[in-house]
Amino acid sequence: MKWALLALCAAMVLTPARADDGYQLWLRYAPLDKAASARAGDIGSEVVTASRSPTAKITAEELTRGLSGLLAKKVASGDAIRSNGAVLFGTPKDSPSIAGLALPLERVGSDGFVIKSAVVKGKRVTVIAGNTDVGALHGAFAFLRLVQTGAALDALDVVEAPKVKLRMIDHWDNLDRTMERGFSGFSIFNWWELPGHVDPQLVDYARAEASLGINGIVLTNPSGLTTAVSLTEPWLKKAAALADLFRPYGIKIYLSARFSCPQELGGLKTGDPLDPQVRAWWKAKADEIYRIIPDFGGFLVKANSEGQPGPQDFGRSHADGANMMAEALAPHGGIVIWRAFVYSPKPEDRVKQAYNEFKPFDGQFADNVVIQVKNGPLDFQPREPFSPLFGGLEKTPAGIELQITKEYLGFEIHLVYLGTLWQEVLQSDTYAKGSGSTVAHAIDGSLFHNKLSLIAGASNVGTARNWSGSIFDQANWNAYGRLAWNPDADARAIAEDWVRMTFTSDPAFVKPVIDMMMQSRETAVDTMTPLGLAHQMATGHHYGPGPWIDNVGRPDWNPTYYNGADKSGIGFDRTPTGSNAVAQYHAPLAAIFADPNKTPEPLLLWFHHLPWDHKMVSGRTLWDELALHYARGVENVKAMQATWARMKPYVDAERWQITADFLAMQYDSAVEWRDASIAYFQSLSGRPLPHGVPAPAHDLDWYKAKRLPFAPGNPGKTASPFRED
Ligand code: BDP
Repeated sequence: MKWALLALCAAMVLTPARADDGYQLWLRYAPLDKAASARAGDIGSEVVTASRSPTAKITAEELTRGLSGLLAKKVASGDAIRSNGAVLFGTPKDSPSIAGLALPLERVGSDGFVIKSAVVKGKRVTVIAGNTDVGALHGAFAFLRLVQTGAALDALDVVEAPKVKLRMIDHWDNLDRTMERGFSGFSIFNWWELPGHVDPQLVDYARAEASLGINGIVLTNPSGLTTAVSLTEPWLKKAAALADLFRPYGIKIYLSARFSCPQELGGLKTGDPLDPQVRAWWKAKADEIYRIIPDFGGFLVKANSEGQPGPQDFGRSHADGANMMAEALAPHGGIVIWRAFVYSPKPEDRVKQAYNEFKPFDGQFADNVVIQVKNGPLDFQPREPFSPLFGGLEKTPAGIELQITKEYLGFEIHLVYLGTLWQEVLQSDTYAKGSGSTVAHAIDGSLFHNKLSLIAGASNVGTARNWSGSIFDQANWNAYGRLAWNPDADARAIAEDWVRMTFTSDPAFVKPVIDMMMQSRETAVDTMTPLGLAHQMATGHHYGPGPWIDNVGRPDWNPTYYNGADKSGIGFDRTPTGSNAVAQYHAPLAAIFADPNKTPEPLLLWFHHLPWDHKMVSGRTLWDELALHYARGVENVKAMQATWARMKPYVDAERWQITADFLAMQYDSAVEWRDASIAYFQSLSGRPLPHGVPAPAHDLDWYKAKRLPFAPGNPGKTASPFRED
């Protein structure tokens, strides 16, 4: 009875105002088509469990909701198997029936699960088992995914455990609810109302994260100027209310910690990590936090980067800083996630700075420290080589940080599926221990046998009714979670599941839409930064083109610094004749990247400055090839528009329209990128345009004068003493 009431309340809260606004994400549970429904037969006739924990209640609720929707009939839950087709879930501890099946649970750890078709008490059942209730919850979501995607359900034998231990979502949310680089409204965390009131929409948020197996959420922006406040008692109590909400979903909460807290909050004269008073301050703070949030996950720290305080302010190293915090958290089982996104204004090639600052301290970090490294050595560009810290840090766990929010990939406007970008980096070979030493295996801990392993995604979730700002950005959230669970997963397979769950399994829709998603990232690269160019976006907002932008006289990192374009050619020389960043990679990559004839063309201008007439694999000149890439960017957006126009009959009007509107904006943006970039680079190369590339609609001065009307400041950007990038 109590359960039924709970389910009813949940249904009232969860039912979207309009059916097709994207609110339900990939958890729509729309009725299966006839064929899939026939295949399901009587599977899903009822939901059965012997477990009584809050997590088990959530699991029962999700299964009944999901199966009722998918099978278009009322599916009930109870504690005894009554019919063939029952779905029995739980742990061997609570359920003698599950214990009696001798499932291979020793292989799934605390978060994984087994899904198995079996006969229990004479009835055909589907068993979903975990060693913990959270494992079973993950299994329930996996089972629902199988049903939703039309899989055969009669002989299931699934054994899964996540490969990465800490599967994190990082919110770059400020306490005033603005979001750094957020393009989906405001923060979903309403700090003002906490802890008294917890927005029930957060239940749906927790469901969505749990459906992906996410087990850690950083609530606050590591760059925010307000994060010191977030470690004071009133704010910790607010965070505790969120921890209570997320706990039954298997999700711990973490907070960003500002290195200057002892000075800002404690009134100390210094934040020196070797100072005994400072160390005592952090210990006392950790004790206080764990009194308020007993299962607190730990700290995320951005130190000595972009003007943030850090141990170097006191002549100490990243290891000194991280270890001090680690020592305070260790007695409580907390961890320190220390970001390697560090750079400061100095003449050194910016992409070398993180490696230079961390490699010398490899092996000197405490056991409960993970270094969180962005996928590329620069900053979430449409394409970068992988960061050499993967494979470079051999004695310190290096986790990977991905950006789900599309700061440099067209915000929520451009349709860009990031699964392919992430797969490209995860499958890159670091050669740290010979060939096959992929980034995926470096970060999942298997390459260097790390105890801790971590993957983090900077969230794209906000108050937008569709959560992510655009429907297709939901795919990036989804793909991130799937890759966090299994970094070796295939981006196309993930996209296919997502399309089926989010829209329909009609083959006339599924194939063209997946094809569109799969090429969309390359289109973003062609549009903005072809052939290994990087950071060509307009300074500040990072949306439109600005390849000419140059802050003369500063050791700065603006587009002209990165493209290195002049009359002689284009590109950044990172070979031994230039910054020698190639030396940060293991053999044979260092030599491959040092040779323009061996460097893969998609990364050519990242590593080399080459003459405009440099001969490319196609036989064309570099100039011609560059111009053709920009033109291809526009053509491919046009092709996406045509595909989407054909999809209209298969999609509800609202989700179709927002996507069509955004594609039209993306088209205009791609034209601007093509014309502005070509106008600028042609002013340097002096070469004619190759056949098939239209002349820019305006002259260069027109593009230079045109500023996108983002004012004042930029969307989602916090004020900071060091914000010019
Ligand atoms: C850059 C963003 C900046 C972030 C920074 C970071 O432009 O807003 O604060 O990354 O990761 O990409 O800390």
